Amino acid sequence: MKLEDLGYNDQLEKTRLELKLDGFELGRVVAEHKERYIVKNEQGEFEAEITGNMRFTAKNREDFPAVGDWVAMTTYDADFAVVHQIIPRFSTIKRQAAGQISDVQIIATNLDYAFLVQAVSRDFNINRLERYLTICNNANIKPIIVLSKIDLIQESRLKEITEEIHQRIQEVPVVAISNETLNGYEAILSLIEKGKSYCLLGSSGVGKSTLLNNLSGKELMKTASISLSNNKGRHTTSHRELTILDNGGILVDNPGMREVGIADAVKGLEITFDAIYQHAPKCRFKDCTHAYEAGCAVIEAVHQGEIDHASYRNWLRMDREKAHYESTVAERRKKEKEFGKIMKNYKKELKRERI
Ligand SMILES: Nc1nc2c(ncn2[C@@H]2O[C@H](COP(=O)(O)OP(=O)(O)OP(=O)(O)O)[C@@H](O)[C@H]2O)c(=O)[nH]1
Ligand SMILES: [Mg+2]
Ligand SMILES: [Zn+2]
Repeated sequence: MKLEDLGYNDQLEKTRLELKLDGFELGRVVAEHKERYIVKNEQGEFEAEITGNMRFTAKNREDFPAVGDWVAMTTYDADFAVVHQIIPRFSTIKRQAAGQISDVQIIATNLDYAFLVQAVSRDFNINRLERYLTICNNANIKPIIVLSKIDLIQESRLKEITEEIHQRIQEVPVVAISNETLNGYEAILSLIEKGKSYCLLGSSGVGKSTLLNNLSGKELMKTASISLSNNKGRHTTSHRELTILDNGGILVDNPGMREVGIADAVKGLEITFDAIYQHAPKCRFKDCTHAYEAGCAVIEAVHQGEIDHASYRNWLRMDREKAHYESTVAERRKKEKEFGKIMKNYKKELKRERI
């Protein structure tokens, strides 16, 4: 196996040279288990830990390795390594987890594409699809919509769903598959390129791991059926893992997500809801929020049917969520700053007293 087979590319090599990391070995994080990592390279798989220095200087989650990362490391024995540094990521897909505002969770890094998987049987929800699109677009990752379990519905229903998607979402490829009949597998395989990295995103039970197992021809990930009445927080896949397929594509499986918070996804919203932002410059007020203002070109376009009404409502909700996130972060920064000032004054006082 070469590093290129694991997704190594020119951009990463350029960054590595700039950072003068020649003295280290390189590897890609393929799995993570509570601060222990499995790192792979041309020599094999290593169980890895980060250096004490890295741990002590880490400010937040993003300073720790994540699945998909390229790392500079030193190997010991045939299977143990110490990670010194993360090569700067060319893409990071993250979400705002429920609870703590600081809980931004890294899903995976250095990805080229994301498969947004929704089961057409009961999981299908176009608002949620726009949410996933927003986090992908924000991360510079190209989205591909995958409709799964098409064996469970009539062809006419699938046509309806596909039309509904095209109504609101243009320019994103849509593939419909069944992991039972393998319908649509040719289409999905033709989208998977050698050396490119893909992640599987979607709710629990939509068939992400089944798809991965089928594509790899191995039972790599555990799968299970989830009964409707009893699916509270039950996930079959409990960790993220990166797998290389026979055709050279690199896939990262993820546990199903219940909540897909968008955090600070300004760019993601702009790309996903391009139609809305196209009209915004024509609003009467520069600071128009497009929610109620007179002379709002966006609201006008919604009335004219140029912007899909449901899509507009979904955007409003996410835009508010973004604003809430931003104000909470700003509030926290202010508090930290105030605390910093108090500490500084306190130290000054202490010094004075000593003199
Ligand atoms: N009928 C039908 N069942 C499917 C299909 N794909 C998956 N399943 C079933 O759905 C169940 C859940 O599949 P998984 O692959 O474990 O789902 P997952 O998305 O990996 O779920 P998490 O790991 O919990 O996120 C299993 O019982 C699968 O056999 C499909 O295309 N059609
Ligand atoms: Mg799974
Ligand atoms: Zn407006």
